[in-house]
Amino acid sequence: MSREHVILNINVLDFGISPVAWRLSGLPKTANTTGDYFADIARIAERGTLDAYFLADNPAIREDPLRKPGQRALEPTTILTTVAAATSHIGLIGTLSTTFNDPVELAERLLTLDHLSGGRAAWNAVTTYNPLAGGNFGLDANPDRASRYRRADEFVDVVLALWQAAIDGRDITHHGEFFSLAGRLPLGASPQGHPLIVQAGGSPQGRDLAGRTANAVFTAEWTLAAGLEHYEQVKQVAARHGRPRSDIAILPGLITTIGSTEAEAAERYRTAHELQEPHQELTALGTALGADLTAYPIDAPFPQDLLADPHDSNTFTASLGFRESLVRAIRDRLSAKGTHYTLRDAVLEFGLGGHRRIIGTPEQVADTIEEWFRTGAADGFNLMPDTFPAGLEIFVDEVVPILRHRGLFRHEYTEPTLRERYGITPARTHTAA
Ligand SMILES: Cc1cc2nc3c(=O)[nH]c(=O)nc-3n(C[C@H](O)[C@H](O)[C@@H](O)COP(=O)(O)O)c2cc1C
Repeated sequence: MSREHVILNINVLDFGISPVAWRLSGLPKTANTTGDYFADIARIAERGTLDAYFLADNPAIREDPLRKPGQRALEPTTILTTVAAATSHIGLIGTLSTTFNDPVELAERLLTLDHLSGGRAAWNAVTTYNPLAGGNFGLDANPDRASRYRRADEFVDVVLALWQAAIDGRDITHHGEFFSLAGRLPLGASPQGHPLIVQAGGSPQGRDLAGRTANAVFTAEWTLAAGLEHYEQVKQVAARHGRPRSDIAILPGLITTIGSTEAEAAERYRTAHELQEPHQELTALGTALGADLTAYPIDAPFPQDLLADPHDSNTFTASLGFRESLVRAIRDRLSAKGTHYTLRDAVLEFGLGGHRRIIGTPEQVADTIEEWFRTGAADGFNLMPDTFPAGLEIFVDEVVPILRHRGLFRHEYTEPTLRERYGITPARTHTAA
């Protein structure tokens, strides 16, 4: 633990991570197509002095079998302009693909958001795993992982060079494998210099990109052991690139179902689970592991062959980061329970993906946050409540006071920009020759 306070971002998955979140919210299915919906959530998050508001992307227009009612309909950076106008402190992190965007356009769009928000913007760079996305961009399939990350490396470098050029007031020229450009953006430095870089994607290539360029990493870690190992790994990549360890924050996702008592939390979870389509979690776990789970008997011992490495990690379409997190967690269960651990047990526990999940009391949530922070497995978390707005309100009203009481979290905002709040080195300012 090198920082005083834990970093807490809120990952606004529209109505929540639960597949039936919109039904539990009691709101119309279309509530998440209004700016007010996202602004109200941001005001709750700001009441809890959370660090940043995080939005994922999904650049695929065709029918996605995993789509759930009430899933994201609006484009992330546009939502963030509404959130910026409705708030004054909270950071604004938008996910945008390096595979399906252009670096000049993206650099300008995010630097604009950074100006409009007074220095609160960040870009979560991903290479996109949804296999349907490529079809929207004239491709038969998404490029393989190695090509996507080669493009991502160059893409992030170009964006950073354009942002640095905006500070320096100088033109740049770039001729690379994927991009060619000359000139500079029509904007100068923002109040924090330029937006921060966030990265999500836990393959070896993803961790390298993060260690080299990112100020924060959104990771998927179920077990504390894996969290500790990957935390150190990414910090060491950063150090190899001559970067201070504190310039990159490791933020695993944390899925929460909170109740005043353990029984209440369990009941809350059960209610949600009973509303789900029976195969929703089976399909999701299968996609994450890269297998068709409907072919396996649900109450038989968990099939060990599902945990073997993919035949070709370069063409494995889902996220390797998510897969590794799940494989490690399921292996732990198998060594504890042996053949008593069934596929149904795994689907129930891991059907929402590779993120750590807590169903429990505010104290239990705070305990996990404290343990991971103090042992050096996390600098903070990307919070993923089961439902919005209720799951966020419980966190802000019940968990945040405990963290404050333990000296782990701020009582009020003191830094105006996201860069300062995260404790990141100031952007390089040009010193005239
Ligand atoms: C925690 C986490 C969050 C991610 N969020 C997104 C996202 O919002 N949009 C997206 O297209 N891909 C997302 N990804 C997937 C990866 O960034 C990347 O797109 C994928 O192709 C490669 O992931 P990998 O490096 O884990 O194999 C996420 C991955 C992880 C581990």
